[in-house]
Amino acid sequence: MTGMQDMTGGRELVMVSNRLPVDRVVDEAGNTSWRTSPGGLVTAVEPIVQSLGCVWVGWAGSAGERLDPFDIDTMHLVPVELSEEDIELYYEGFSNGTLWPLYHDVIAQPEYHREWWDRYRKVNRRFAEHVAEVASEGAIVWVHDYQLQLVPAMLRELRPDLTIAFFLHIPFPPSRLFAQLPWRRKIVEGLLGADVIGFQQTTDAVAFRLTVERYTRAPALGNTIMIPETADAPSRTVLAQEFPISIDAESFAATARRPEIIERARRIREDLGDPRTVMLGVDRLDYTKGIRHRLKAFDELLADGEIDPTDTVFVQVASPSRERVDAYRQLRDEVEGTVGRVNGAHGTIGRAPLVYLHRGFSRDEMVALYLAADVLLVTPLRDGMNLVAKEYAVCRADDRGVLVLSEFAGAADELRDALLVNPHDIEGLKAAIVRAAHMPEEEQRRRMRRLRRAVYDNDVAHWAAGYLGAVQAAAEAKQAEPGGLVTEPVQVMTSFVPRSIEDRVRRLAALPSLLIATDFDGTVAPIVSRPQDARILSRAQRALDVLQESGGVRVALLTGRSLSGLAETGVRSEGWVVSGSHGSELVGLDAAEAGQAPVDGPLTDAEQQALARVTRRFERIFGSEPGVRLEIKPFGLAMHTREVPDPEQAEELLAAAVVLGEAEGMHVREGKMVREFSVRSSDKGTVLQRIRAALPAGPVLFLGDDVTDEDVFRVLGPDDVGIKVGPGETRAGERVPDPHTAAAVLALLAELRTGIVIGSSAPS
Ligand code: ADQ
Repeated sequence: MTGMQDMTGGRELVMVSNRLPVDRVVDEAGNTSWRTSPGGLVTAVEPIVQSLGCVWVGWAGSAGERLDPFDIDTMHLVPVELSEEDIELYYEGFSNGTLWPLYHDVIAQPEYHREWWDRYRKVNRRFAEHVAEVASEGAIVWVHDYQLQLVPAMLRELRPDLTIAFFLHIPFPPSRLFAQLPWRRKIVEGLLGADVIGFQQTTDAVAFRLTVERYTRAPALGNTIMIPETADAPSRTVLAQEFPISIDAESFAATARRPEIIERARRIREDLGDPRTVMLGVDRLDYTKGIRHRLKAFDELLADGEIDPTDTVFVQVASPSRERVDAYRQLRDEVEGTVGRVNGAHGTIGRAPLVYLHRGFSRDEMVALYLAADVLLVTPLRDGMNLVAKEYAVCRADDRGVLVLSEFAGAADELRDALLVNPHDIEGLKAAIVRAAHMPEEEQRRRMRRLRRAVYDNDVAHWAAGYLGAVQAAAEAKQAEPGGLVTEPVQVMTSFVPRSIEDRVRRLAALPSLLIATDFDGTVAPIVSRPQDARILSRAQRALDVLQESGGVRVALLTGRSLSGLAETGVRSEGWVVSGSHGSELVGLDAAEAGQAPVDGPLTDAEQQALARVTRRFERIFGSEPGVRLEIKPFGLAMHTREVPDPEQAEELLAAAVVLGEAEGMHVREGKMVREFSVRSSDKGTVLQRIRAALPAGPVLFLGDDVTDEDVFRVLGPDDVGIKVGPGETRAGERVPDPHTAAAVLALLAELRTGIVIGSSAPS
């Protein structure tokens, strides 16, 4: 991998994970050496480490052993000692008996034991202390995964000079499940010690930000969490965002091209008896991977006669995992029992329909297996990402093979051209397996090409650039402020446009006429505490400008702000259609168009009087409340409580205002920390329909973040694309996490339509 050298800006990189990325091998003569160990974490970060070099702190794999630091290739390995009891309580107990099942949708019942938690804390502290000792001044420390969630805060306390990044390789649970954890607040606080927290999927990052707001009250502005000042620490920000992990696509593809690997794949098929169909499963033997469901489906297909055991072989590779944890021992017994039963019932002499391999293989052998497989079954009940699916896709440069993929794997977000299945639905799973086994070559080719493209588009270099880019930005911000005070949210270099949106945007880009409409605050302009300080992201401004200039596109801005309030932000809207005050104001249509879209006339006398009376009453009742801001608008007024110090009081004030407004016969509209009162009932949905009627027919792309934008999502048709920005319930079909990603969507559309590339640091 090239171009990685600059990713840390010359700072030392310190990796921290439960296990060091190596296994000890003892040869026949009793000599010890180390080799890199299989597993998702290593596969993903190995190429980064190889090109950057690093210090790596972690456990070497055997209990009670004290080892001196040692070097392998570009890595300086620093072993952390774990006793037999540590392994039992911290690793097998809290990590794998509590957190793992809880974070994987409670597929197995999590257990909560105070003794486990105590040891988890102690071991996390030991890791933090080791890192604090070895990290050089100003280093970047990258902490991995659920076993070490307390390390970021512990480390920050010990070494405030470090830039701390955390990456969660497994899902983050929805708030209502996380709530079960007796030590939930401590875990959240532990993680918030980091400057950047990376997740696999948007849903994970959103769940985490909601959990943070719930347990710490630190607000999230888009993907940036604002940690308020305390007695001993200044305010700072934490970036919590998805960075879907990937693989070194080209290195897998290169292995798959080697003639001896292709020959090995041929031999594997031959050894299996040259069946018509080879199916493959590759997993750690873990109950989250859905192996039981998969075997059940295969067994039933054999029993139903839908799969012929004389021409189909299913190879299940299951690497040994956590063998001392009860649930894993039980799973192994069950799987091995099923394999025996299925082969007993359906096998013949010299031919077993199920081949079960319970061990690790070299990378070469894995790739040969991928090449030998007509169908790969990746059907976890829940999985952070699943790299096996990505590896298969890039190895199949011959455009053959079918990927059956669970919708509950993070990879399903990107690999839309797989046969997606719900693994709990055994009938659906069976249907997908049969369909895969009989998929015409042309369809295989089409799907496999797109799958490969998806992995290459976000391969590990892209992932690392996004993640380490954000970490480096945090490190630079820290350096700029020696006291550590960071008040501006960190700008992320790469915002990921979700795959489903990319597909829809691609389709829109090709159409002759298009209306691109967007809300302003919280959508293309990050929320700030004083409305007059809000600014459109330069990338969004530039993308909208480029789109407006490209033929057939009209840009419309639909905001709740009054037009004069919008002007304060300096947004350049020449040539755009702009609607203010939730549709009550409308400018930018030419005379002929405006004829098709009549705007409301000026206020009648009665309306003016009503408005004046309400305004007086609001000023009298709420005008002197600290933090309350009343904004007078052409057709009504808005009450903002963003600066009210106590959130509960803010809620009460808003509720009181609504009662008063309704009593005065005003139309009330709810927004985030704002209530709008208007003498006219207009909404953004109605105004969008008006604008639409005035322009040539064509689909609409609309982006919005607030409750009032739901009025627009409600009136969109099947050919339109609605994108909700940020968390919260919505009727929109798509979602992006924050304004930066919204800007990335607009930039993508601009690029597809005009070929002009608008980077994330677009000049304004
Ligand atoms: P894992 O649960 O380990 O990782 P996965 O993403 O599938 O799952 O990674 C497995 C890796 O191990 C692949 O690179 C695969 O080739 C390799 N592997 C598996 N079995 C093997 C065997 N028998 N011999 C040799 N190699 C084998 C966790 C999360 C995932 C997340 C990764 C990375 O659970 O959801 O994708 O981390 O973040």
